Amino acid sequence: MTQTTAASPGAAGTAEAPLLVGRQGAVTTLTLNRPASLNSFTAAMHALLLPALEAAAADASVRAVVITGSGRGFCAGQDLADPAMSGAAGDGSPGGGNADVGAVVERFYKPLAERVRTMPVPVIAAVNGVAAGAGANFALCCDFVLAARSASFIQAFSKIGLIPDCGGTWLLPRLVGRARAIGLAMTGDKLPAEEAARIGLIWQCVDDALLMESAMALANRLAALSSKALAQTRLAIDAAVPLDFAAALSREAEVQGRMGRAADFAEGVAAFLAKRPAVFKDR
Ligand code: T3D
Repeated sequence: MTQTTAASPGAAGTAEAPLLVGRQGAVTTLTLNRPASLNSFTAAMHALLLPALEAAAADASVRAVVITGSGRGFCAGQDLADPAMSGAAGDGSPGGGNADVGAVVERFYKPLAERVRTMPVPVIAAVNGVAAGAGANFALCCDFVLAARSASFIQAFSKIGLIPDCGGTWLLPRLVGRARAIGLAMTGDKLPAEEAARIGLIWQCVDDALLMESAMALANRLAALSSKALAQTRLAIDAAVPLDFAAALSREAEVQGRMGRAADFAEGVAAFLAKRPAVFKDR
């Protein structure tokens, strides 16, 4: 059953909420919902988004999260006109000037990126349209990025005198190598979804009409696996990046020791031997 609710009413109780939260079986769906400005992030949207991710993380019945956008965009990054964000002091002066952009990043983007990268369940970005600036890197923080063929990715930061944030400096070179990371970040050029998939920036590009169906199918597939094993897989792969081979092998042995003592491993083996589907419960 699909259930979609506004995460909270609009400010005046009339406008639509900037985030819609839905549930389909074991999958939570989060829809960024400011289509008129391509779902760019406002303080009001951040105030709903992080708690919605926290709620999904705390709910043992949630086994995957899908994030998408309303309308023709996924997310155009920071709303450059939101007075509540400028300067993080809320001095009402949108744009650059004296804005304390570092404080905005500390307050909003750092916790958001960290939350996504440490979720106890897989997170899928279903990128339905343009993903720019922090909107692009928010998507890239997710475990899987599925993009509609008409979607695109833009490291828009250089065009307004900033550097990639929301994890971009860490993610880009790991995903596509230094040359492409530098190229994308310095030019701010639009990268079409097909090309993004071809160079390994994202998992998959699908026809527009199939985006949500594909994302939900993947989410349900992952929801049926051991959430604990999937979360530890993410952690182990990221942790291995700065390690040498021997250290990575040692870490695998240590983590695998813990996984081997967990109930999901016993269930996985029992199900295999009994030739029945496994029922994983761990988180
Ligand atoms: O404090 C801090 O800033 C720190 C945090 C930084 C993190 C960041 O994300 S910095 C990067 C911020 N994002 C951008 O610079 C992207 C700006 N947007 C664009 O370059 C373009 O809109 C796109 C390339 C994404 C899409 O272009 P297009 O031609 O498809 O659409 P459009 O006509 O430009 O946009 C449609 C509407 O959305 C338009 O409003 P209007 O004219 O119809 O009333 C446009 O102003 C609005 N919009 C798009 N992006 C933003 C935005 N409004 C506010 N903030 C935006 N980021």
